[in-house]
Amino acid sequence: MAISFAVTIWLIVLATIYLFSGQMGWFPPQVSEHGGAIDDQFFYTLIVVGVAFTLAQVILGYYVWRYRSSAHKEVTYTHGNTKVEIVATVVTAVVFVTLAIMGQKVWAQLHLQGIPEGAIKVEVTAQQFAWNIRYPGADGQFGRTIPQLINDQLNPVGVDPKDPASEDDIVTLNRMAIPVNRDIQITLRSKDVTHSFFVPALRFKQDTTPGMAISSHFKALKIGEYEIACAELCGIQHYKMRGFLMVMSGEDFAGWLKEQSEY
Ligand SMILES: [Cu+2]
Repeated sequence: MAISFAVTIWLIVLATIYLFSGQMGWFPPQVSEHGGAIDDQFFYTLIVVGVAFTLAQVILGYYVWRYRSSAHKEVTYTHGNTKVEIVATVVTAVVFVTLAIMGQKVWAQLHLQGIPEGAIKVEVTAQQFAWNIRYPGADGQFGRTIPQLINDQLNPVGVDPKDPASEDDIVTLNRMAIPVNRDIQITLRSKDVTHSFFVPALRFKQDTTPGMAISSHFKALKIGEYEIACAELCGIQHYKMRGFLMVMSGEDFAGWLKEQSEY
């Protein structure tokens, strides 16, 4: 009986390792400059956690079998082993702190480094349940916005027409075009509740918080169309909050912007 328990545990471990060893295809191929570092970090974490998980379960199976019930053995009690506990705690702490420091490096590259010069500016204003994408137009400056001017159909982000910088601003819905191989400075805002701007293919995810304009940057390296999802449960139609990121050549992007400005 005990041996079948142990074997069951080991079989579950084997099946888990098989599922996690790249057989599930849970990430789409990544297309951003920083995405490789995120995937590496994810991979290292998975390896460390995988080794710890496998060791713990193999040992568990062994003890299930080793200390199976036996008529001739007397039960003894133990109060633990201080040395083993100290070693286990220190090793775990070192591994986790190291992984966290490695992760901070990738995170800081994205969030703490200054916006590269010459970056294309895009502003994303999330709302229940859509993405408003704004471009500054030829002057490279976003016009002022005033919350009182917001009108979901006519002026979704409340651009102030009295500000000369707002004249050439372009606002689109759920479709965000960017040129390939160019730094993009993204500013994230929200009209109502907390949303999260998530582009799995870019390995980019950032909350949008009402009252804040959160700036970050990324660079897409491959032309194509990728999904934008909201990664924060934001209301009853959260699942509908879907947009598309279109990564284009420089010329196609210029043409697309011109097309949008003609509306
Ligand atoms: Cu949302």
